[in-house]
Amino acid sequence: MRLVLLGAPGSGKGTQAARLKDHLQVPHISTGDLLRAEVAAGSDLGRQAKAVMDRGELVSDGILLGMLEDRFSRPDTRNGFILDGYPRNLAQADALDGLLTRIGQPMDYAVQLEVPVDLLVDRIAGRAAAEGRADDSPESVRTRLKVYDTQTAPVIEFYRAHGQLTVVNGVGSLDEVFNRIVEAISPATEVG
Ligand code: B4P
Repeated sequence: MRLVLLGAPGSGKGTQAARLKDHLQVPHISTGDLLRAEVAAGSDLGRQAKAVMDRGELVSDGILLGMLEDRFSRPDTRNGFILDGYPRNLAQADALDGLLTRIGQPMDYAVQLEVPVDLLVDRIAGRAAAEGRADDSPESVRTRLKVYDTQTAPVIEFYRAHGQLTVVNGVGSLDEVFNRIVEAISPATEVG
């Protein structure tokens, strides 16, 4: 199963991907987590990315594609993957399409988690209080939501045009949202 989760910051992509990975037995690839690991390791890439992430802007497409090619070269992705946080603009959507075509692993589903903006803001405020993530500050969240509207929302139309989009209501308990996603992807789950 090859799946990409789409949705605004706070829509539950990372949260649901962590659960889906156990259910589908495929790795969860989060570009946010990959970048945060580089920051934590203090690598050159991490140093470049940190300021951009803290402001809530997008790290450069070139850095992201290199990181993703590297991750897809690992053997655990051969049986599929759950991608979370990528693509975030149309250039990344095109690059991913090209990469997956090259490695013969076309996407099965793009699942969009739909959540109203006031709830997104509440959820991120909750995480800011619990975890203190640098990019969950109110200014950064405003930027992230704006970046989502201008750059990432068109990616949804990209997957709709490719016939791969399925829209899921992201409002409800973690179990409710999880069950909706599983139902939405069930024809492909049966194939494995
Ligand atoms: P990400 O790590 O992808 O951060 P995110 O969009 O906020 O989503 P996340 O998955 O973490 O949160 P979730 O909705 O699950 O990106 C961080 C930064 O990295 C970006 O701003 C950018 O700078 C950089 N970056 C990453 N990918 C990039 C790319 N491709 N190109 C360029 N730059 C890139 O959860 C949020 C909160 O909601 C959690 O506290 C969770 O517990 C809660 N929640 C989730 N579901 C809920 C539910 N059903 N009910 C109640 N609360 C819920």
